[in-house]
Amino acid sequence: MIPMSLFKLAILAATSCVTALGQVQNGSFESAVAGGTVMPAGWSSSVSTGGSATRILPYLSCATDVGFPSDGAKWTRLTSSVMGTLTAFTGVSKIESTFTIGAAGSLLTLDVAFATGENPGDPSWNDFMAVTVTVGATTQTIYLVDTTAGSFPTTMVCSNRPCTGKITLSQNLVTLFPTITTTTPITLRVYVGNGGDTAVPSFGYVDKVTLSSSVVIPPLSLSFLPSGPGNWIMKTNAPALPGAEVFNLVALNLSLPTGSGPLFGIAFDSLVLEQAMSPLGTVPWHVNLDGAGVFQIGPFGIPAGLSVDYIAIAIVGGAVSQVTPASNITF
Ligand SMILES: [Ca+2]
Repeated sequence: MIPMSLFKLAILAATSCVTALGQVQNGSFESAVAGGTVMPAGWSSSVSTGGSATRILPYLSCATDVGFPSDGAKWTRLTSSVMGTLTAFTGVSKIESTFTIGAAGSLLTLDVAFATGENPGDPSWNDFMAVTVTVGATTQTIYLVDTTAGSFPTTMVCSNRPCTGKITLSQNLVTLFPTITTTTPITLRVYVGNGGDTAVPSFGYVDKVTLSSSVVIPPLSLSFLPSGPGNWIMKTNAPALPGAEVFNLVALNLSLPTGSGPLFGIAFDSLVLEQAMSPLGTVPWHVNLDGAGVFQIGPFGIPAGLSVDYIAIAIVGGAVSQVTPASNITF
């Protein structure tokens, strides 16, 4: 394997402030054409019989409705123009988007509302709306409302139908899928389906699909732990990134204030150059984390009074996955 060069690291450092590792694209649907049936970039829609099963609102006289748009001026409406199955969500009107968690956070939130064209409580024509999140072969349903069992305390004005009102769904994806990392593809799907027959459509609204900054994924860390007089243990820890390639970079030239250096906050000095150019397997500068996401070495002696700046960079799939904040320690 060719080690990542210092040049590459410098480029990554220079661009890191604008690199969005995890984003929901166009989660507010503002870039789509109002009244149109084409989803914005980052989203796709499908329905087995075509037509206008998915439309960007506002449209005609429907400019606002039951709290929508909840962000900006536009939102998405799904129509149950086809039959769907309540348990498998097949054959239904659907929109979906695939993204990763990361810089944007891991807390997924979105606003939805469902209005049924059938009679609430009646099991005969059980139209429904569902929201699922899929990682690999695993799908979790984070919202499901159907005509028979759902609560419809208000009215969707634009369709004059019993409606749930605006509901904000909130789901921490790290809690839902404990093994995901910042490079794991995550697919969000929203479904609206007809049950029994397709004589009367039902409607679902979606807006403000976001990943918040309340990241709870255990972050990459690099620590120097005291272990007896003059001795230290060096430990890199990233439980979410088992086996990841890591650079542990230590600068003797200090950046003042700490974090102001050019390479993710630390200085380019001769020691950093040596560390960054070292091949994978050069302990302790360029190593792989173990199966628990840990690299540890020591204890070893470090001269008292020595002060260094340090960072760790985790590489997954050839790209920077996580970087620690630049820190300083005086041993
Ligand atoms: Ca919007």
